[in-house]
Amino acid sequence: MLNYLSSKVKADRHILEFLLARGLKTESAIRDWINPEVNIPELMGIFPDMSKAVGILKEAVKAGGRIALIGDSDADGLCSLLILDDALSGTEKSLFVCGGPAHGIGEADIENVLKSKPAVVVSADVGISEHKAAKAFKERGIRFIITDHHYPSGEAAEADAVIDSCISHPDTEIAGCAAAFCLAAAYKLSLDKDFDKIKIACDIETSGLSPSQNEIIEIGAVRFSGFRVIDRFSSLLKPSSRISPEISVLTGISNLELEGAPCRVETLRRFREWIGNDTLIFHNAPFDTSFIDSEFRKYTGCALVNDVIDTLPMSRSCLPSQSHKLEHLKDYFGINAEAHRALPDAETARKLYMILSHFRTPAFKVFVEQNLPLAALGTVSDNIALKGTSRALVKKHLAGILNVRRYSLRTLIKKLAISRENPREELSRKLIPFLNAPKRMGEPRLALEILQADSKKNIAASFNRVKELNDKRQRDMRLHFEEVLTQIRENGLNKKPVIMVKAEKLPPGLRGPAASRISQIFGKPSVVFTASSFDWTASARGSGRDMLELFKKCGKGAEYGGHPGACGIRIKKDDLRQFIDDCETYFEDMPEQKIPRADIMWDDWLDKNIKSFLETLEPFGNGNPLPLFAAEEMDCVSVSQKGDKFLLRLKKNAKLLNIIAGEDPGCGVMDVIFTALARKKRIIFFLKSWKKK
Ligand SMILES: [Mn+2]
Repeated sequence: MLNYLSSKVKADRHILEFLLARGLKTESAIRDWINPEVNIPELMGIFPDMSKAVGILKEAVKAGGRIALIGDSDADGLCSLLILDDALSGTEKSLFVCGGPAHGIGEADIENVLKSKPAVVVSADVGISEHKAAKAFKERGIRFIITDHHYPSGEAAEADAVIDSCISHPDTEIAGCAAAFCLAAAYKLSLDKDFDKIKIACDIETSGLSPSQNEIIEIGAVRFSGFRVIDRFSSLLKPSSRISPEISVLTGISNLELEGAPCRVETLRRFREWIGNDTLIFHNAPFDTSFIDSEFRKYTGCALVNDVIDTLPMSRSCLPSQSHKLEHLKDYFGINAEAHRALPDAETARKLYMILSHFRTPAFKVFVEQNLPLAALGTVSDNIALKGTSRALVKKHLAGILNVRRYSLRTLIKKLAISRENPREELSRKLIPFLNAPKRMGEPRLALEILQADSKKNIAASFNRVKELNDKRQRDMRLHFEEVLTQIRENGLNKKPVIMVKAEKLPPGLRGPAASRISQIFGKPSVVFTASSFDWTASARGSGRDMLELFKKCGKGAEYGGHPGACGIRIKKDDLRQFIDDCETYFEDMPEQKIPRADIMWDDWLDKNIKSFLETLEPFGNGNPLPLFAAEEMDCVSVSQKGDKFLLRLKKNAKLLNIIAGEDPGCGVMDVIFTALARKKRIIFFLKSWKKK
C-alpha cells in the first residue's frame, strides 16, 4: 500500500505512513489531506434547499422587503451574520443576535425580530430546533430560512428552506458559518445578469462513438432560467439498425424499447424547433454537438447554430484535482439523479452548470476572499473536527482574516495586537475569546455592536466594555477553574470514563470553556454542570465521543442540543442523580477508548524534518490531534523536576529527546510514546505513556 501510494502521490513516505495510520485509505483522501482545497461548489451541492432559499431572498429583495438576520451570539454565529450581511449589502436588513444565556432564539428575540417588520428571517448558527420562532414567523406570513449546523432535538423546525448539513449531509461536519457562507455565496451568484437567461442543458445517448457511423438513440434536455426549470424534452429515436449488447448495457436502453421508439426524422425536427435559439449546455460538448450537428444536417437540412457551453472545461478549471466524468462529478457534488440516461444526465449537467458557472467572475472572487476567512474563523472557534472542508477552510483561509476589509475587524486585529507571525494561534488566543466574551458574560449584543461599528467613534465605547468583560471572564476562569479541578481530583472523577462535575460557583457562561479545558487536560469527555433554581444546565465536550448520542440515550425528559463534539443539556434538579448514573453506565458499557497508539516510529528523518512534517499535517486540533511518535528502548539520562512536571532527557544511538512527563518515571530504559509541539521554532515533546524496563 505504502509503495503504491508513494508512486502515486508526491509526498514523503513518513507523511503517507502517518496518514495511513490515521485511517486515510484512498489515494484521493490522502491527496486531499496533503493538498486541501475548499470546494465551494461541492459544499453548496450538499444542500437540497439552496435554490429555494435563494429564490426567497431574491423575491423579497426585489419587492423591497426587509430581511432580518438572527444569529447565535458566539464567534461562529457572529461570523455567520457578517457573511450574510456582506452578501446582502445594499438591501434593507436588520441584524440580531440571540440575547438569552442558552443557545436558541428566545421569546424576546422573536419580539425584536418581529418589530423590524421583516419579509424574510434568516437564522445563522441556530434555528433547526426553534419551533416557537418558526411558528411566530409563519403566522405572520414571514418567510423563514434556517442556516445551521446543529442536529434538531426531535423534529426539525418548520421553515421555508433549511440549509443545515446535519439534515442533508450528516457526514460533512461544518460550522454554522460555513452553512451561512453557502447561502450567501449562492445568493451572490444569483445576482449575475446572465443568471436568469434561459438556457437548455442537454444530453444524448448514442449507438457508438462515431458521428459518421453511429446514431443518436435518445435525447434528453431541460430548459431553465436561474434555479427554475421551465420545460423538459425527452425522447428515444428509432435507430436504422439494432444496437450492440455493449451499448445496451452502457445506456440501459434495450432493442425492444427502441422498436417502439418514435421516428428519427420527426423527433429531430421536433427537437430542432424546441431548442429555438437558446444556448445549449453539455458536459463534454464536442461529442454531443458533433452527433446533433451531423443528424440535423442529414434530417432537417440545417446545421446546429446555437451557442454552446461546455461544463467539462469549467469543471477542469474549478476542480483541478478531480475526475471530470459526469458520473464522478455527480457523486462529488452530491447531485441526486437517477440512472445513466439522457434526461437524468441533462438534469445533472444543469445542476453542474448551476454550481460551476460564474465562479470565475471578479466580483464573486472578492466576495469569496473576504468571507472564507470569516467561515474559517467560525470553524476554529466552534470545536469543529478539522477534517475535509473544515480543515481546508482553516488551513487555507484563516490567515486571510488579516486582510479582511471590514472596518471593525481591521480595528479589532490592530487593537488586540494580532501579529502576522502565527495568525492561527494568535486568533485563537486573542480574537475568538474576545468575540465570545460578551455571550459568556451575559451581554451578547455587545459583540455584534462592535462588529457593526464603522467608525473610530462608535467602536471605542463597546470595545472598552468588551475588553472589561473579557478580562473579567479570564479572572473568573482563573478563580473558579482551580476549584473545579480540585473537585475532580479529590473525588477521583478523572478516573471515570466520563468526567461529570458540578461547578456550582462557575458563571454559566464559562461552562463550555471549562468543559473544553477539562477534556484537554484529562483527554476524556467531560460534562460541566451549573445550577439555576429548578434545573441543572450542562455543557459537554466529546474528546472524540459523541455526546449528543449520550444525551439522546440518557437525557429522558431533558432539553438538549448542539453537535456531537460540543453540546448542552438542561435537566430537572430531581433527575440529575439518575442522569449521572445513566451516563456513567452508558460509558462503562462502551468499548474502552484505546490507549493512544503511536502513529509513526521516530527516526533520523523525523528528527531532522519534524518542522516540515508538522507543517504539512496541521492544523491540529479536534479531529486532527497532534501526531504520536514512538521511540523504543531509550536510555533515561537524567530527570529534573519543574513545578509539577518532570523533564526527562532520553538518549539512544546519540539521539537525544527532551520529554516533559507528568510523573517521575524512575530511571532506566524505556519505550515512549510522545507528541511534539512546535512552539516558536522550539520543539517540545510531551510524554504520553512509557514502560519502565
Ligand atoms: Mn456553531
